[in-house]
Amino acid sequence: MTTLTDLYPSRGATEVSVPRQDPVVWGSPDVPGPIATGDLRSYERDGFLAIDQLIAPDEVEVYRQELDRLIDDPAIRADERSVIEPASQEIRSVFEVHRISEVFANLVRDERVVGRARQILGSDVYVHQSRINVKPGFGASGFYWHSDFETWHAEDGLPHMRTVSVSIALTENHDTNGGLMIMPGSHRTFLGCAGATPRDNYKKSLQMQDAGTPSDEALTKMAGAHGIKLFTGKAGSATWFDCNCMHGSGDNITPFPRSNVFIVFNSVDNAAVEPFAAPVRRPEFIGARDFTPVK
Ligand code: 6CS
Ligand code: FE
Repeated sequence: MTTLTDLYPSRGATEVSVPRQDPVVWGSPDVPGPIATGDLRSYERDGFLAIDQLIAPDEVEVYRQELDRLIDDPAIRADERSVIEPASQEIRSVFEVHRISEVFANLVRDERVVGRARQILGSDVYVHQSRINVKPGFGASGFYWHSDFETWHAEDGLPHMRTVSVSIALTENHDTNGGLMIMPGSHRTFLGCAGATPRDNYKKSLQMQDAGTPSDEALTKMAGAHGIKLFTGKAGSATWFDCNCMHGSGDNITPFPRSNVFIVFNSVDNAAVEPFAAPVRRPEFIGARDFTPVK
């Protein structure tokens, strides 16, 4: 078995920053697709692309109802795919919705969604992870700063940065209810975090991440160099962002829920291998092991 070199060392004794060694946009710019060339260029520069309306308001209603159906189903609440808010005991997230819900499976296959992922990644793609984040109001907690790729490399074994996420708003993202924040341009630096990955880390990290958390010094440097952008938008708006963007979101203490569906597309040429910095693989509902391309 060829041992892949670890281009992005992390979870060792000390924090280490290395330059990105992978392209951001893998497809050639003149490949036809839903994303205009200018937008592809700004995605390359910033690490993200915001779309005012990816799906129409009447479609959002379908997905909102499906989200409500899922979180009201006691079997879903009891399922290991559901992450419960520690304080309120409300459902925080449900993973693998693209497999447990035909409605969300259709969203993944929608050309407006998978077509953009193929264009950015320059290949067929499969879903590495999907989740609905409910983020109800009245104190739902956010996600501290992190790079998703740092986790997906260390714990799920994705070798290269050839992975893109899309967060589709199912309720309005105001500037007050815990929206997504990204440091523009941070995707071009890989920050390897200090601290070994505990076994069964996911049981804690999906509520409050510990391993894979950047230091205050690193965050201060990155925020100073790149700034911070807050994403707002109506239900149906979407943010595409590179797997290595430094991002996070605040708590939502307003009465307005901030629900979204989050889909992670990975290139079929970047299929998961063994974790680069964790004792065991995470469960398949978090890090897929079925690499069948989305058709
Ligand atoms: O660990 C993960 O895979 C998840 N954690 C966060 C905070 N963002 C990415 C992903 O959904
Ligand atoms: Fe994340």
